[in-house]
Amino acid sequence: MIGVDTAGVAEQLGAAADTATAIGQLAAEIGLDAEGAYAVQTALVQRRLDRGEHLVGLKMGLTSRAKMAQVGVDEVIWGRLTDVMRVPDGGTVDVGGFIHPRVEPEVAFLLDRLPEPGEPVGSFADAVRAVAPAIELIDSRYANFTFSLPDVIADNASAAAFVIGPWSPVPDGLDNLGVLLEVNGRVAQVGSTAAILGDPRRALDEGLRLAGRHGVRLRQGWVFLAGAATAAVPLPPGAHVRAVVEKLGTATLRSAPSAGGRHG
Ligand code: OOG
Ligand code: MG
Repeated sequence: MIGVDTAGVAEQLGAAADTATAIGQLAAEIGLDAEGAYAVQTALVQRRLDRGEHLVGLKMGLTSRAKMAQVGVDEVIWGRLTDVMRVPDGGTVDVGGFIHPRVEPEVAFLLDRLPEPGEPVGSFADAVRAVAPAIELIDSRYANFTFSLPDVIADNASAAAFVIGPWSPVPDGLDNLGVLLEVNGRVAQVGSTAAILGDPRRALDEGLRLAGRHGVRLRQGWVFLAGAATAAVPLPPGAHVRAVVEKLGTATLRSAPSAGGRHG
């Protein structure tokens, strides 16, 4: 078998992100499978840690059919979140720093006491201290947002930025809350948290299981994104985005006007 140049592939993906320049898909050409792709992801994230970023959480991807259908990949994946990806609630991003940014509504968990590796999650209330509405900004490093399963895993599940709204204590039920994504005051997506593996709490079990397979332990104080309940929508410059989750409230993100646009 020909070995995959894990470090080289991570470097290509990292440079694509750093320069906001799309690259072609890689996995099929170099024979990268899902397992090897997580090794690339580890190297890609290590590249961020080496320049001083810190891990602050885990994100799940493709936990809803809407998302799977949108990108044509039908397996649940996960990726890592760093402090530099976090945008304060109501904060502004510059779309010029991304290739083709999209936004999607998410539910975030603030992790608390987690089981030892191999043990099941005891009670969700022990494992999760608080929940919040969130917005994830995804930005595939592949041209046309088109990729295979190993491609997207290697690309850290398209992670780029995220916003967490106000934290609330864990409500009684999380399994059927209305979800709304608004762009410039217009409804862009509607859905329900039921779309996330039937109940977003399941995303945590999946995250523990899937990341655990790669020796990754979730930490107290980390943020956990359960995966979008709806398809993602493009983030244009000069936009005001709101994700509303019933009972949990609203997370807000703005994008700066484009360089040539009028500044107000
Ligand atoms: C992959 C990331 C998926 C989600 O919430 O499902 C994801 C992608 O759509 O590019 O973050
Ligand atoms: Mg997401």
